[in-house]
Amino acid sequence: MASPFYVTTPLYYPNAAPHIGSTYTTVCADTFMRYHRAAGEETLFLTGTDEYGEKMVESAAAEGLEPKQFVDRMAARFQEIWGEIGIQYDRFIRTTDADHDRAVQHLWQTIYDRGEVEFRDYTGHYCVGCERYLIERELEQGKCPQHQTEPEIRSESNYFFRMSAHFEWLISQLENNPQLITPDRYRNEVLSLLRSGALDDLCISRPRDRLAWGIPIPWDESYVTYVWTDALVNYLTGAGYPDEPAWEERWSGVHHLIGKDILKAHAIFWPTMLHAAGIPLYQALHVHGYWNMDNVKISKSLGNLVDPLIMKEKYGFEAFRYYLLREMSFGLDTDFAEAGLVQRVNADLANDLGNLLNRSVSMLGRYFDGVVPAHEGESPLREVAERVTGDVDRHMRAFRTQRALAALWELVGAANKYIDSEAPWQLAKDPDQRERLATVMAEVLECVRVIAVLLESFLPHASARIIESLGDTPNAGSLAERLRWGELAAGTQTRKIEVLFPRIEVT
Ligand code: ME8
Repeated sequence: MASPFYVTTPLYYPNAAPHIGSTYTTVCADTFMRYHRAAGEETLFLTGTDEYGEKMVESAAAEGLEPKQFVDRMAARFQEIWGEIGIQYDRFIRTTDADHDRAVQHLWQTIYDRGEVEFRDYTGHYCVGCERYLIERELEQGKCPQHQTEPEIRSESNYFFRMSAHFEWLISQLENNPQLITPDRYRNEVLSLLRSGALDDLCISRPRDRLAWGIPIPWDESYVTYVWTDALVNYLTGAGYPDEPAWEERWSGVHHLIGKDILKAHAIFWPTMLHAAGIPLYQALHVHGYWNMDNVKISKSLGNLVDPLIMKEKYGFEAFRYYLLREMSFGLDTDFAEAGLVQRVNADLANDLGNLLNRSVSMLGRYFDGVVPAHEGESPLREVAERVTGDVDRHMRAFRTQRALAALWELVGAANKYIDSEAPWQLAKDPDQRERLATVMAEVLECVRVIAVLLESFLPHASARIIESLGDTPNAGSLAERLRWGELAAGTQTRKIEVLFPRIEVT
């Protein structure tokens, strides 16, 4: 049996509500899940919140709350917002969930029992923003480059995972499997970091008398797990590790989506932890760049956030969703600008797609009372549709929404061009051209249908509305069947719908 498609987002720190960054990763995961689900695969989509550690204790205290009260409130806020923007996760996991506690303890006990953990003294530069010790070389003018704060010098006796013993193995995995980390630039970055010799073992504990807000280390209750060594395990918890018999099968299909800020934890800590526990590596790690504003990363610590609910209110969520999926080239940084969003939405959705839909359904209404005519002839659109269907599939399986949408818009463009060159309004004037007119209109409508089916995982709401206007039922049947050219039967009654993406007027 084929592995299920299991996709994860990072577990976000709930010290602020979702913003463009967390929304982007989550929307990408939602889109990939929907595509694989439509293709008839079994899917599992996991997202959630990372609730332990000092950062949460500090944020809770700033609001006069206990950590648990604070994270309960914020986790509910995350779920509410994901619900409002139509994210269809299977599970919203919280690191404070009881089964996660069990998974973390089981995993670390396994690693400990295999002789991979040591007790040592350590002094280092600790950044609370990153929730980790930074090595000397990472500092820029004595500061954490991400948070622009000076780390604290801390000395502690702690448990250390012998991570460096797995570096040779990890290098060979990365060399032998070019698909393990995508895009390739991040695989290369990780390889050079591993080869540089700058990395050491990993401190995995915090003394409980200093930080009680964490999962106890199973063999020594005077310590709790360091937040990253707990949070990463969520991906296993979500698969049902260690108790559900199906966990290994689910795990075999796992793809992680992350931003480049947390590459090191996912590309070095996590695979070595898995290897030390004797658990197979993930299928792949897909790493995207930053949404910036004026070339500066959009982040909670800098406060330059873009709120998805405000975007929804201003433009409609699917317009914003389209912009996210179309604008960012996966792996590279992208500058967020509302002017760019407006331009993109107006050009692609209001003009290209909107006009195609509007004029094809209107003309069918005018010339054939909205009923799809029987026809004999063919158009060049079928060939373009079949090629684009293949391209979309290839790009989606390579985790590239931007390329998939660019390919899909080639089909939108081809359909508009076909209408322009065939000029149905001219054909309609000549009774001898009735058959030709029937062919042109039926082929255009068929093309609109295929576009709507392909659009489903990107813009589920808009896609469903288009499919309904074509007298069809959304999500009915397998993707392969629905993408077959010629499924729109003669005699189907279509109906006009309201404009899906009104032109945004800039005031
Ligand atoms: O790092 N552009 O949580 P976090 C693009 N709890 N993506 C961005 C972004 C931006 N400007 N800002 C944030 C954590 N993101 C840990 C993860 S996982 C076991 C633990 C997205 O709330 C992107 O996905 O800081 C990034 O990796 C993630 O939010 C970081 O979320």
